[in-house]
Amino acid sequence: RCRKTAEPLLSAFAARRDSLGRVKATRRKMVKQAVGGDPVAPPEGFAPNSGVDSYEKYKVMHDRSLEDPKGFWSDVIEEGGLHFEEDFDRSQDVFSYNYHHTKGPIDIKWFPGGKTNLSYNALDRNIKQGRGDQVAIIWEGNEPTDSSTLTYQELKDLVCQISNYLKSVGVKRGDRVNIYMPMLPELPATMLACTRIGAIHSVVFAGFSANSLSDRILDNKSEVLVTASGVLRGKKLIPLKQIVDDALEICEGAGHHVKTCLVLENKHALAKGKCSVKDGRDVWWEQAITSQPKECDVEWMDSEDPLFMLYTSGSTGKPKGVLHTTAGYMLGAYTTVKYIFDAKPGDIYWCTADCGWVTGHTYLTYGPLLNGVTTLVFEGVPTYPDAGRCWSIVDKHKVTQFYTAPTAIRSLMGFGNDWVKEHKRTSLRLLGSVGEPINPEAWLWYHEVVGNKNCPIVDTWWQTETGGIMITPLPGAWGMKPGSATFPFFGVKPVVLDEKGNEQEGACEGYLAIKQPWPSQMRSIYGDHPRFETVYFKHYDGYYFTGDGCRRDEDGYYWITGRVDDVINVSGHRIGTAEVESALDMHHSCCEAAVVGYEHPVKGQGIYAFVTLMDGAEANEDLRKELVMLVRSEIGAFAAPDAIHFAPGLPKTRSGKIMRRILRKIASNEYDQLSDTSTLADPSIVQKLIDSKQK
Ligand code: 6R9
Repeated sequence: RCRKTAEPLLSAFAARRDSLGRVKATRRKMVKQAVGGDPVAPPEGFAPNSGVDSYEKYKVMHDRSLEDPKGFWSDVIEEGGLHFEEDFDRSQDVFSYNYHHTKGPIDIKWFPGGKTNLSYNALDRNIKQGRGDQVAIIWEGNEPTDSSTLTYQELKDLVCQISNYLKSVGVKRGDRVNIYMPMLPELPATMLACTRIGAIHSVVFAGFSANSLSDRILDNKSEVLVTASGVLRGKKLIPLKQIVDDALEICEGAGHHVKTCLVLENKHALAKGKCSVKDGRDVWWEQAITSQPKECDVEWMDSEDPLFMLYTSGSTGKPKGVLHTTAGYMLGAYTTVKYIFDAKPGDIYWCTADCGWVTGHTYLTYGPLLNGVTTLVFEGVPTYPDAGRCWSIVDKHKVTQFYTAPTAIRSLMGFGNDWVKEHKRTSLRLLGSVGEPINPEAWLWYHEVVGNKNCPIVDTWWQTETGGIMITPLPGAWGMKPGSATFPFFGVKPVVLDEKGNEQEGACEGYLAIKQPWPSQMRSIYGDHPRFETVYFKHYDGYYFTGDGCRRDEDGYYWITGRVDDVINVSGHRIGTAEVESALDMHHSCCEAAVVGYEHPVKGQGIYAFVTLMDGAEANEDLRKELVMLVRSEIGAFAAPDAIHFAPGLPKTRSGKIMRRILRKIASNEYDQLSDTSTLADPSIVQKLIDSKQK
């Protein structure tokens, strides 16, 4: 029997690996068979609500989505009863675009002339369709004793109150609103309140530091911030308001004043009295919201009006504000949830993502609500109070669809099967995975132990930039291969390019790009359209470049192999190596830093930092701690390096470029695969690095 208290993830994982011996060898054989062998058939008797139960049916629809997009998307709108206040112009093409940076600005437009509103379609439309008394949000708190619900009507009332308040402090269509909140129902409600009045929300994950928060506020120049007193994650208290105070002070220093800071008291985490309040700027939620009217007219938005922005890391520079627009995003969110999660009203759908990431936007908030399902908002962590928490929540609320990240699956797998098996999980119909490639071993465990082989697994590949899922199984429609995201969703035309940008045919490996726009594609980087063009369209003229590597097998299945740029994927969180490097560089003892990813058993990738020191600085444990602390305070705890290697020098070409390829090999102990080092200015540095690592 397993330990009853949740242990630190890594040691539990290691313990399992050591103690399982023979079992592990058998597993490995099974994994090998599963990967090399026939696809895993969908569970017997799984009949998708959507009716797409075969590859042939999918193929007909997919072909139509590309050949007759107007007809395809018009049917989606009609079948779903999605409301357009003004229909889009049917006499024009449903989309227009330019993907060639050589032919003028990159430009993508969908549904010309249409007017709609996302908040209206997610709330009012459901109420009009008779779902006012159905539960829209189930909230499960950090403590297992804390939970509550909001019906569609109650959620709409709350959203209108927040909208009215935002309007009362001057927020207008097109204004930006920053949101820095824990996973309480008020977080998705605030997002919906913004989209209701045409304000552009920017949610900042409440694990980001004051510096990261202020960077984002300074980039979008918003004058309104919505936050909470604090949050408990497991036993750890995060004093959000205090972090906000620090962030707003940094903003002041840079000459930008946030005029309104709306603060929700998260009573069970941090009482009001423990927060400092700046008069004239800080307002408590209770005073501001509760007295507002529960009706608020929606602002009818043009199809291409900005909807929200969300910052994400790239390979260079500061995080970029990925900008999404109204109608296309709405249709992408609606359609993917309908077909991929096989969702229908009455389902209890749980996506474990935080609203601070794109998955929490599309697959916790907008997509589920557009489909009239009940969405579960979880404030805590999967291992508190013990490693069975997820499955106890599944049983408590009768969850039908469960969507999480491989890192969570691997860490729970490390605690052993008993934690899963002591819960029934009979309500589960479908399991999903997102955020990073899922290794076949974790896939099989998810399928066999969590799903009892009764649930199809949708391994969904997509990005902040794509707005919604792009490559994915349709549940019940075809066999799954553990580790493969399988086939493109409707409207998506992927290609695998070689180094020179030639499209490859049949079974191949190369760079994943997309050949034509899909509705939920990002339209720009907020305030920096040239950067949008450079990052996504300059690598391969005429294609959207994803930054991911990809293999297509002889059956046409797509396998995402991971990032091909300098972005590290740690526990499904994207971190730019440049960001971590510039944080380390700030330390007075650091001369130069180079950061790479390496394989990590639970997080997928870990962060490995090579640091060269200034003359006279001493490489010791204290300095190591200071460097790690610096990254935590500059970016956030989740970006803290797993390893710091005090390096005698960095491998550079004669022109001074750091050869990260070599650093990656050294970080992964792959010394025999260093290949050609002759272009280095000083080839002897390689051996010195290996020696200094082993010390
Ligand atoms: C949704 C999300 C995007 C990057 C993406 C890729 C990786 C996401 C994946 C996957 C393999 C999957 N990724 N899903 N890799 N299989 N099913 O995670 O957005 O945070 O922007 O990250 O995540 O590398 O490029 P985002």
